[in-house]
Amino acid sequence: MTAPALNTSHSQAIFGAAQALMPGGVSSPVRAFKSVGGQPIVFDRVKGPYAWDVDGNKYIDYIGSWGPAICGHAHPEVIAALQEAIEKGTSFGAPCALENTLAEMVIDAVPSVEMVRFVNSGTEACMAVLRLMRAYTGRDKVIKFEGCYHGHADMFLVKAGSGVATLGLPDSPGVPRSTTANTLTAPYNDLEAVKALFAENPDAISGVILEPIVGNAGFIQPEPGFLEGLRELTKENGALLVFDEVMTGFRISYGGAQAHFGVTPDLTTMGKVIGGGLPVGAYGGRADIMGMVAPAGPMYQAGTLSGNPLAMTAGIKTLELLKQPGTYEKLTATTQKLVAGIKDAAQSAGMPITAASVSAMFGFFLCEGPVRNFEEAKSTDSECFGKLHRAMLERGIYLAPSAFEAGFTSLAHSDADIEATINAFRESFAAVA
Ligand code: KE4
Repeated sequence: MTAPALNTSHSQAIFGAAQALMPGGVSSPVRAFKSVGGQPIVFDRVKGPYAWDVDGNKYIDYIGSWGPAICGHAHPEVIAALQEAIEKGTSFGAPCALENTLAEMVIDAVPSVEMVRFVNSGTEACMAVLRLMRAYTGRDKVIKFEGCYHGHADMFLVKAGSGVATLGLPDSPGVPRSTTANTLTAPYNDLEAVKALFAENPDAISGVILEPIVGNAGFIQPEPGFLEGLRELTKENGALLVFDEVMTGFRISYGGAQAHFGVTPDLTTMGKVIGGGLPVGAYGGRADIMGMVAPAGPMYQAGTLSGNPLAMTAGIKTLELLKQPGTYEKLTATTQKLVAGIKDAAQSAGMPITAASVSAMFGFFLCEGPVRNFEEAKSTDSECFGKLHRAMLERGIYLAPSAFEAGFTSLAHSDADIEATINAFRESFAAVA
């Protein structure tokens, strides 16, 4: 069944004008739809699981602002809390009790976190945590995994995922070799490769940082024993284990992926959900390590808007909503139903697919699978994904505009939304097969 042509004339006009104003017409590369073709749609407003574009078209949204909208966009309780808070000002640049409240909630929830520092993005959190790894151990090298994305700080732009992978960039110009010389990489799920790096760099590696579930090379889960193996390897080598939970934090469970898998890192980065849609990042972990952070210790890190009352308010209300009994069971059931439908739709169209989910995070590759690392992820049929993405958009479903991203559900996605999405996948797979 062919979808009705989508009228996106206002989006095209606005995005067209944006080209002369902002590089690529966007504030973040992946939004430009470069890898799926066609022009992006320009959002006008969002609510619950839905987005409306400037032409009035309605979409069921599976990006949710790349993770923050886990309770649904513009949740009435979050909006009400912000309306009350904004009357007292938008930023203090001074301590406020709301920081204590959110800090206590994060410390209570996340097993590795005994102390936390708030910043304004996941990139900032990862930049700071790397500096802390080096400050605490006195070692300069760090191990990351191919396809993992830890924000756009220079030292992480090595075989990175997300927009770097999406755009097929050979890492980024402007990053001096001297900056990335200390960044070592290994394939995800390859413990032997990590062992070898430790053997080749004795007493020189500050630690290992990874996404405990990868969402930036498409959706890739740790194989049994991988996280536990990294925990042992880092301990044996006097190095730190760092989970980048900017995407998985409070999404995989209320305690993040670390609580879900039962593996406790030394440090954790967070973002997205803990800001409830406002700019927030955070890093935290063992108190003896965090005690190095200025002004308690000598490691410097700062930020004008860090801990601002609006972001703290949105984060507090969001975590209060997520802490309700049954939250993650509901998110898991919703997402499992969606993924089962996606698989069935692809198989009915004779399309190879491997798909999975954990709690409110999911993904699929258009290939046989299994996909255990970024190299295997690249065997996905990106061209077909582009056609599928457009076909789904025309049917009112908004998926990440990249084969190397994950999908996100929320508490607001209803059974009817999931059914409608599965029907759209059925029609779209049939149309592109
Ligand atoms: P931000 O600086 O974008 O807040 O966070 C960087 C970051 C760090 N760590 C992980 C695991 C992340 O997923 C991210 C950001 N995620 C991407 C989505 N793949 C943000 C979307 C974008 O870049 O526009």
